[in-house]
Amino acid sequence: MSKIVCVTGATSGIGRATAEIFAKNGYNLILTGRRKELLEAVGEELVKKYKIDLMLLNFDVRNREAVDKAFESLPSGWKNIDILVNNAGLAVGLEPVQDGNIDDWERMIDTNVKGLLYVSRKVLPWMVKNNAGHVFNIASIAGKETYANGNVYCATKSAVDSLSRAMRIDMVKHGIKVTNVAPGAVETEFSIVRFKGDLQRADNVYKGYEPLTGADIADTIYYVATLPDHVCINDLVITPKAQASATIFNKQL
Ligand code: NDP
Ligand code: 8X3
Repeated sequence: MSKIVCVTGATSGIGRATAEIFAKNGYNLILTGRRKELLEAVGEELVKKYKIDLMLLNFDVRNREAVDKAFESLPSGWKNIDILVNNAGLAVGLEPVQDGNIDDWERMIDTNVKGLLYVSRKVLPWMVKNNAGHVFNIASIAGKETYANGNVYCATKSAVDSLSRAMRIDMVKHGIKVTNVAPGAVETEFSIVRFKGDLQRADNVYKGYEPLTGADIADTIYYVATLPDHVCINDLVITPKAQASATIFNKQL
């Protein structure tokens, strides 16, 4: 039977590209996201192109009850998830702490940290029961290095980094692998969300160099997921060639 991959936040960017590469290689998919129509469109396209089996779970990762209900609604065979990609996440705003918008902080903490935990709390027991599985947590270079005005987003991604290490310790005796993925600049909807729809500001983030694409990260996840069973890559920082740290870029403007 084909393996099952669950990707949270599959309606866009890294999550969507990750869904595509696994589908292309014959994996069955559980895809999640809030934008129902978009989620359905992504799912339909992948089924048509790659003839895979698919389950769509439409929920907000911040809503603990909705997470619970969505995963419990899966038919029992679908609970044997082989690979979980904890990808759903976002940055909102870029201000110094004293000017920060507390609603933005709560969105980031609730999505990037609590949402990832709610999903993991549902899926990990099923992996433990099977004594097998691989979890990918999409952290960020922002979790490795704190940058000006990144405060709460950086803190949430440091938390993801720390949770990846914690999960690896708790999961090792159950034969479950945990890989932390920390991308640098990837051109997705990320900056549009961060700058609340300001397309010009978002566009400027990726000017003067070639940023990563969602597919670059997806390819890496697929490579790590398909290594021999005894090999586990624990942690990856992936940047464009033109990025040396969270803030140092070789831009040709
Ligand atoms: P996108 O904005 O393109 O995608 C984010 C995805 O997360 C969407 O599918 C969105 O779906 C989903 N999502 C966001 N909030 C929620 C929520 N509350 N409940 C359910 N799903 C949610 O950005 P990226 O692809 O770039 O981001 C993916 C991950 O990668 C994030 O965790 C981000 O922090 C991380 N990352 C991104 C980098 C970049 O430069 N782009 C670099 C480093 C890390 P929907 O809106 O339909 O719910
Ligand atoms: C996204 C990358 O550097 O904009 O996590 O925070 S960064």
